[in-house]
Amino acid sequence: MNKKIIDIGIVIPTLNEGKYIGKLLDKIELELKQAEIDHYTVCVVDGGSQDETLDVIRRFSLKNNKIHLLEHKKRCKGCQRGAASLAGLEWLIQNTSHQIFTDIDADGAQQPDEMVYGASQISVFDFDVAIASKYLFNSQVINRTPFRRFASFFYNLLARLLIESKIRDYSNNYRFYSRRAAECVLQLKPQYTSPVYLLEILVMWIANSYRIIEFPSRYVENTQKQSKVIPLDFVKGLLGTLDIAIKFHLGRYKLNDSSNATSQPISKGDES
Ligand SMILES: Nc1nc2c(ncn2[C@@H]2O[C@H](COP(=O)(O)OP(=O)(O)OP(=O)(O)O)[C@@H](O)[C@H]2O)c(=O)[nH]1
Ligand SMILES: [Mg+2]
Repeated sequence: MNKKIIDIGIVIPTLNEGKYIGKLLDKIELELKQAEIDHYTVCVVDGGSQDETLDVIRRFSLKNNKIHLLEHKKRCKGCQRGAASLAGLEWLIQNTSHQIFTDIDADGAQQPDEMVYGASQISVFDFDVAIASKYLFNSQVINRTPFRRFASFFYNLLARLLIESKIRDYSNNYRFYSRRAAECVLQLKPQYTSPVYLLEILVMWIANSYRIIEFPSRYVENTQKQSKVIPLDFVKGLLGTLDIAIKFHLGRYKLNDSSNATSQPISKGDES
């Protein structure tokens, strides 16, 4: 695998993650250094943290000019991680020439040691999108409450029934995608700012037949912190899924020119 051609822009949405963001930034720096990847940018998008999050990010960005802080105050109740992720992606597209993008949570649930593998699916194997999947045969989901497991199972089942049955994990934001796929998102302008944004952008890629792969991933729920997701977000998720599925079938997510795109989703390690 040629790691040197990995060139990645990483978005991290944060809201009161002072206890965890430093650890994550350390792990990302170490991981990329070990892989000899020097061309990267981390854009941390903060939604108005009241704890020490901003101080920690500023400290890291003074030491490492590849770490950038974007302050993007949340505008409404509930988890606005979609709005934050989109703002980070827009910033990276406008201010860097990276060819691969990803989005990782600040709370340590997703593993930076999967980053080089995920990015190589784009740079070496030419996929447009590689999903770090919680739901393949070799995936691991640890410490998730039965309620969250059920909600995620139900949400993914609904999306598979309504949209595309080959995708296993519609809800993990830990995905790697090409600049072309990122530009598709910006061109189609996602409407959702809550976590259902993650479904909406994946549906944009499906609608335009982008090459999508899933690989098994390890998801370790952080049980020490309070989730930013509130009951209203589950309702928004359900209604949003229905709305997005209707728009998908009406062809609303099609780009005018998707002539370069090919093939159906493929799942790696999916033996079930
Ligand atoms: N900027 C911004 N970041 C947010 C907002 N809500 C959540 N986040 C960040 O988005 C990421 C995901 O939020 P979590 O609360 O962990 O939500 P989750 O992972 O879907 O749910 P859990 O399983 O409860 O952890 C974390 O890094 C949060 O700090 C928001 O409104 N604005
Ligand atoms: Mg989380």
